[in-house]
Amino acid sequence: MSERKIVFSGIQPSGNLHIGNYLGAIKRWVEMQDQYDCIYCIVDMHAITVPHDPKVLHETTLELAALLIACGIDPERCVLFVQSHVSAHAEMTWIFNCITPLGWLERMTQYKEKAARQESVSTGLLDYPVLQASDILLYQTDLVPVGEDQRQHIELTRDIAGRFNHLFGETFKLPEALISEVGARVMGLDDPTKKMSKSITSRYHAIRLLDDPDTIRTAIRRAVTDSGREIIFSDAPEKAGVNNLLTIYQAFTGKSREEIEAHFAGKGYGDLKREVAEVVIEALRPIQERYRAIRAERGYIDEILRRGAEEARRRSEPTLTQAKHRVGFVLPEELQHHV
Ligand code: ATP
Ligand code: LTN
Repeated sequence: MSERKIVFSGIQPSGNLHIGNYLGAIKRWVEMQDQYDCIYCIVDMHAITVPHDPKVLHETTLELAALLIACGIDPERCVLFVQSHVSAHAEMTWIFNCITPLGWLERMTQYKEKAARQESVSTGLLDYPVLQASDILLYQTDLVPVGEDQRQHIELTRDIAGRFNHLFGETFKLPEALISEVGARVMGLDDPTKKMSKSITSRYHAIRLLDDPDTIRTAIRRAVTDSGREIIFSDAPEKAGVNNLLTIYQAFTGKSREEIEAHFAGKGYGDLKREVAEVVIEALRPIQERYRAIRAERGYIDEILRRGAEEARRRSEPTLTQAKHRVGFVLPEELQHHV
């Protein structure tokens, strides 16, 4: 167990989980369970950094736990838990807050984008990446599988770890981001210049994991393409829509670019859209069936999350205690064996 590299990743329970989240994150989390010591976290404390509805958060947290398991996250082979169940994350964040220069946070792209969308910006939104650093560093993580958009936060995590180690002595391992090539960035169907995002709720923007086949067919049929007719992978801005559909097709089928371009040679955009829709529908069908079975079984999710939190507490306690000791806090007697 301890021989394997430690993988940590988190996902917000903001609902509307879409195929970008699946291809960019969850599918890889599932694959990594075989090879690594994986810890996966539903980051509900991150979810309240923007205005939210408590009832919705409650429901989407349970929904996400069930969906992750339906997608193949196996609680027998990894640690799956809810962030707010493990108080070490909040405690660690406070200590990191006190060594993180404000300027580091004000520079974060995600913060600037999200702040621009809010009427009033909370301190929590600015502090979001420090909480994320705590998530990762508490477990002496080696690898953090994330989408391209999170690269900057992982760099910041390394900076915070480096600063703490420099100020107080070697305490935290510096993690590496693991960013996948295919499917790293799925774009919005209605606007292929923007990444597919849970917080964009326009009707034909995303394909959600729980969407029914007709909804999926309609969204893909309406996807923005271009006035040309070439079905090729391309970085050209005008081909962004077609490129996105091909990327989705590639990620779900595992075929090579050459194979896919040969397959669609001479066909029209209508054919492309029909085939992409069917591939997506068939990939989501078994996930949706498992999801419904899990939600129907009372107490199942609660028990998984209880065990996950217990394990996460056990695994984060030594590092948090060490950090407290290093900054000069007096440790309660029962924790002194960690230092
Ligand atoms: P929000 O709109 O609230 O920022 P999001 O859809 O970006 O939400 P997150 O919870 O921020 O989702 O991300 C969960 C995981 O999914 C992260 O690893 C993130 O990088 C990945 N991810 C999110 N959107 C995409 C996308 N369009 N393509 C690929 N990966 C994505
Ligand atoms: N900010 C991430 C979610 C997240 C995360 C983490 C990812 C919170 N804590 C720790 C990796 C490791 C996001 O928006 N995708």
